[in-house]
This record gives sequence, C-alpha cells and structure tokens, in this order.
Amino acid sequence: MKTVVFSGIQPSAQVPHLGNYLGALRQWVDLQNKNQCYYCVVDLHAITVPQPKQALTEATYASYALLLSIGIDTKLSKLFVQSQVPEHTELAWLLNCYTSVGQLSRMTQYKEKSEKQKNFISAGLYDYPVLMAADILLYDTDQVPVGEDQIQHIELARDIAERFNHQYGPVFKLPKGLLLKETARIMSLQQPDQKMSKSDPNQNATIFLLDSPDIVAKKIGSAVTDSQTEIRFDQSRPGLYNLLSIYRALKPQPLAEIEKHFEGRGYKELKKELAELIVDLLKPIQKRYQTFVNDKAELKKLMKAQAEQIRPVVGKKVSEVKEKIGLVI
Ligand code: ATP
Ligand code: LTN
Repeated sequence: MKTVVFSGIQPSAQVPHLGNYLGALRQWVDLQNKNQCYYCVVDLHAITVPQPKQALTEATYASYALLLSIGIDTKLSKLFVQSQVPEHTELAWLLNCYTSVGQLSRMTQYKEKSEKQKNFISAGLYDYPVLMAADILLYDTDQVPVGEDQIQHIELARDIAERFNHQYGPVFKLPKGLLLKETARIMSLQQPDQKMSKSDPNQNATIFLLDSPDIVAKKIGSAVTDSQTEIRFDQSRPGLYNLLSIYRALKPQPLAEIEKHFEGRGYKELKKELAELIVDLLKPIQKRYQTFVNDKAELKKLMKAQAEQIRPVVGKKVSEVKEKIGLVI
C-alpha cells in the first residue's frame, strides 16, 4: 500500500506566492512519484472570508492551472476542486459533532483572521479547521505537506480522529504534517516578523508566482532589511535572514558558502542575485501557465473528470462513518 498524501491551497483573491511554493507546493511535486497524492483547490475554505464572485471563479481556474504549471501531473496525482466533491462538506458536518468549541476557539488562524474582519465574522471561518479535518481524514491520509501555519490544524484533525476512533473503533487514520524545515515560514518582504501571505494588502510584501521580472526586481529591491552591512545568517536580523533563506532554497548550499560568496558585498548585490534566481524559477512556470489558463473549457473538463474519479473512494468512507454513528444508510 502506498503512503497517502493530501494537501490543499485556497483560491483566495490572488494566485499562489513564493511562500506557498517554497513552504508547501514544491513538496507536492516531489511527493508524486512514490505516493498516492490528492491535491485540492479548497474553494470552500476561501469563502470563509468574503470573496467577490468573479474573483473567486478566476482564482479557482488560476490556482488549478498554476498547480499544473509547477508540475502536478494528473497521471500521477489527483488534482481537484473541493466543492466538486460534496463528501468533503458531508463529512465536515459529521465531524462538527465530535469537535469542541473550546478547541476551535484556540486556533491561531481563526484569532488572526477574525481580527482582520471588520463587520462580519462568518461561522465558516470558525469552523474552517473542521472542514480541513474532513479533507484530510476522508482519504486515510498519512502525510500532509504544508507550511508551518497549518500544523495546529493538523493536530486538531488528529484530535478529532482520535475522539471518533475512541468512541467507535478505528475508522480514521491519524495524519502527520510534513514540513520543509528551512522554508516552512517564508516572511513578508515588508514586515519580516509576519508570514508572507496572499491576503496582505501591501502588494510589495508578497511575490506572486505570476509576477513579471520587473516586479520581482522591484519587490526584492524594496524588501526591508536593516542598517548593518555584513551579510550573515542571523535570526535576529529577520529581513536579511528571510532573503538569505529564500536564496538558499533556490540555490542549495551550506550557509557558510553563501556568507563567503557575499563577503565584502552589500545588500544591493544580494538582492540583485536573489531577484535573478526567482525570475529563473518563475519563467518556465509562467510559460506553461499561459498555455493552460487560456483553455478554460479544457481545465473545467479535467477538474470534473478528476472529481468523478475520486467520489467512489470517498463515498465509501462517508458511508462507513454514518454507519458507525448509527445513521440509517
Ligand atoms: P492567506 O494568507 O490568504 O490565508 P496563504 O498565503 O496562507 O493564504 P494558503 O492557501 O492558505 O495561502 O496556503 C497554502 C499552503 O502554503 C499551506 O500549506 C500553507 O501552510 C503554505 N504557506 C502559506 N504561507 C506560507 C509562508 N509564508 N511560508 C511557507 N508556507 C506558507
Ligand atoms: N488550510 C490550508 C488549506 C487546506 C489544507 C487542507 C491543507 C485546506 N484543507 C487539507 C492541507 C490539508 C491552508 O493552507 N490555509
């Protein structure tokens, strides 16, 4: 039996960014060869905060096309849109009844995101982690490749699974998060004490995978650093540390070699080289993206076909859960 891998990305407002890629998505690609992978564009998670209709539709196509462009291969993995597999929402309801509100209230992401909502906080935002638990548990998932911010949610999914199993016997597998240690938390270019995020209102803080070379150079050029001059991996200098971590992720080598390479040179040179590395990464992705995204009919056909292949698998799991609870199936 192959190891089962599941992960998701929200089609929220914008296409994925460099933090998503270095923290999570590049693992998705690497895991495909040896494992049974399920990758999901989680549109139902995106609508937990307000999304303009047109933007949500566009972002769903764009995210799907970008995942294909970075190398997700539907011959090896399942790549689908969450709302097209209704078993996700069905299981989420069932799991709601095995989740405590106390635990949901302690979720960091809920606290941070609800603070940012001015007039209206949806019940969906509060319940977000339960839908995520359903995503994961539905597939008997072993491993969940994510960035660091999602670890708390995976622990909650384990807790829900354990509570259910304790009551009804071994129905759910207990999943584990899979982190790329060095890049599990890429920081904002403008506020290096906060994570790089799709929903950051300051556009200069985030490099999107579709940014042009000029924009990349501009954003990296204006990244916040400090008033010191020496280029060293020093966690107490978060702006510089973040840039060096991105550099090392794109050009893997020992820390000391990078420090030596930049000895006697300044931030300007580091930023120039870093921008070039990012542009080299993005160029082929963007080229492939153009071919995928221009054929929406084909994308839609592929999404639907992938969802249809999955439904028999997850249908069985939902029936098993309902039967355990005592619902008449
Ligand atoms: P938002 O900020 O709007 O909530 P996001 O940028 O966190 O969105 P998601 O779709 O929620 O993007 O995340 C997709 C994947 O990328 C998740 O596995 C998440 O942990 C990871 N990720 C998100 N931001 C970062 C980051 N700054 N560094 C590393 N990984 C990240
Ligand atoms: N909440 C995640 C996206 C997500 C996810 C999942 C990740 C939804 N369902 C299941 C892993 C497994 C986020 O990135 N913000």
